Amino acid sequence: MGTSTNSMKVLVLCALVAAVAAWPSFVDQLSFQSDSVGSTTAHKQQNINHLLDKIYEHTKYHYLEEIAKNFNPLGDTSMYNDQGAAAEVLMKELNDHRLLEQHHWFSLFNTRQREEALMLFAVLNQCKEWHCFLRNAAFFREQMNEGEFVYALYVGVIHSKLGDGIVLPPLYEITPHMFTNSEVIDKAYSAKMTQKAGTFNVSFTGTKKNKEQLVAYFGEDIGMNIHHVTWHMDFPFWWQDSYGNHLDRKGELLFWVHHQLTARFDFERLSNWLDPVDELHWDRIIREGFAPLTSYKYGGEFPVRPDNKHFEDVEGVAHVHDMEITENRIYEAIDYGYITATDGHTIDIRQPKGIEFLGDIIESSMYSPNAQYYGSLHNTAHAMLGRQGDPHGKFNLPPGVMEHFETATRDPSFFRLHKYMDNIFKKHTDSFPPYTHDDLEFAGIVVDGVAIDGELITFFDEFQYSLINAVDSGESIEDVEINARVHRLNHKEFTYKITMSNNNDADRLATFRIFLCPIEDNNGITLTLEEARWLCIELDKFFQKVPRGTKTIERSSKDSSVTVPDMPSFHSLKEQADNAVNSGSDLDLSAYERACGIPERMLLPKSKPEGMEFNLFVAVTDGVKDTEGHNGDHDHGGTHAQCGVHGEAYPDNRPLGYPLERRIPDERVFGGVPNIKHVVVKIVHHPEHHE
Ligand SMILES: [Cu+2]
Repeated sequence: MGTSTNSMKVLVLCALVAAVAAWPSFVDQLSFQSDSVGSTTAHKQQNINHLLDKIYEHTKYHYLEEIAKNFNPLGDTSMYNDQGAAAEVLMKELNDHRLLEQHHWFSLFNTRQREEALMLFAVLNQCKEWHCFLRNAAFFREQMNEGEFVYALYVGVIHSKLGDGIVLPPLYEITPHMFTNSEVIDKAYSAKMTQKAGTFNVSFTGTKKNKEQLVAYFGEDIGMNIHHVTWHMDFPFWWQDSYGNHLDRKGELLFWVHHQLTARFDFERLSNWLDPVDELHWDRIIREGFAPLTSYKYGGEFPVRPDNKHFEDVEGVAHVHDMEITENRIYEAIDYGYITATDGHTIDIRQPKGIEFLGDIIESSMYSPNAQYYGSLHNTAHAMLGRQGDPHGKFNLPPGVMEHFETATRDPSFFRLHKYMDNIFKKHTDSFPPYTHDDLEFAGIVVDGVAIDGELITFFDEFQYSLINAVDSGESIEDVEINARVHRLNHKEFTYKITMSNNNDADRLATFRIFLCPIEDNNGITLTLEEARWLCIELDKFFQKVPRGTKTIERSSKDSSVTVPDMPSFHSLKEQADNAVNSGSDLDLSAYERACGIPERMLLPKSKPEGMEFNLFVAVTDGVKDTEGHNGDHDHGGTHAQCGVHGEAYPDNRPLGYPLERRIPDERVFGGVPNIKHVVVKIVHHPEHHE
């Protein structure tokens, strides 16, 4: 053993010496730039900041420029786990001049473009050490399409172990065009040209003639856009376990995260006197059109879709009829209770894990047991909707907003599509027997009371982000400060006070499941629990010990595992990383490491100025059973409810949405369980209040 290890080391050393000898200038660069090429978190953060700075231009950082010039990704293949196999693939494409040019739009739904981005992801993901990751990133930054590069870098940092501790800058400051309307971007350009700093108001898309504009603040919220795009980066449909690990409950989370987005959208509609969003039908018109009034950095304007558009076949994507066939096959699987895999064997889906398979085939992801037969309902529908403005490619329009996860929720048809898919999932969960008293009861545990400390008040805040990366730099034109100013839904902080009795003779670990449910529909008709349960939004889910006797559990709205705090700005990330590197101190940004999660400020629905009453629903269930097989502090970084735990299994064994995801034909079952309670709360919107 000892000998072989030693000879291995000698071999590696020889390879290193050979590699070093081949690029003398690169080695020089390394010794000069040792302060920029380290592998502490601070250095890594600084490198990522530098790589993402002014993404549409050549890097302005000398050490990155030197790497880009001198590094050979195939020079020393011992730096990769796959001996350079992934790098060889990408280098061949590069040398054959097959890669997408720079200064061109990029869409993940474009097969070839996605493949190219994933080729770079594969290279980064195979790197054993940070120096390999950094050098490849610096090299391909100068060679590949910017959109592909940014996507590959983001998923690389998220999924590679080497990315641990790094906070990815908010995408609205890296690729601002995808988050900011053209009017403001134009102002940013002229501010730059005239050298006059400026902060420009972003108004929500559309006019008051369009009722949908009342809820545009939800679909166009920059934080909500980040949540959505990041969820799809954390749980990509193209993911294969050979990349490193299994993404636990990905299919079920696809359902849950979109179910929650749809339910939250309906809450906002209710807050604005609008009926819930209707589902999409392939054989009916798409009622709401959409004019994005947003442009690509390169590629022109995002296409417009007029009102009352009949679905058309999209060349190179799908026929409308294919979509209906796919839908039928999925409904058939739900009714039969099983899926047929590619090799003909059947997979039972009328079991707790069934929804997982259903999510996999609906999306579809690489986890789908039979994508040939069940198709790709979700992904193809996104492309179908994105292309309705130019279905035959006559006008050579770029992809629609629906073809990017960061822009999709701007289009009201996004929620129609997801309502439609949500109803497919509902049909499945409705095929399960309702929970019984015994299923729901947590013996000896009583929720005596639920109260809110503080007021449930919502308002719109004012927030600024930098547009400096939207505009080009010029040799003689200095950067001036250019910001976009947006209004974002926000709320006052509050605390839940849950008074409990534990009548057992020992402590009990409990799972607290908190939902907000509508009491009435938009017409003022009272909803039954069976009608309301599917409309509830998840406010929090946490695990906590309940001691014997009586105890009041307090939980701040800030700690919700559904939400994430506001991300640090790109400027602040740069400042913090630079300071840490210069002073040699540690950089701990772990509180912001995950960008997946509903923005903390959007925890509550807007409600109305006169206030609206809702049911606050609290279910306390057996935490030992719920977390059986999972270790840890049961906090899991605090963002697990809709985004899981990075690199680990989902911490809660119960189905997502438990206990409201199954039919409730008899409300008395819920009323008769002492560990479940609901109280009426009032949320008030303060239109004049700004913070
Ligand atoms: Cu999505």
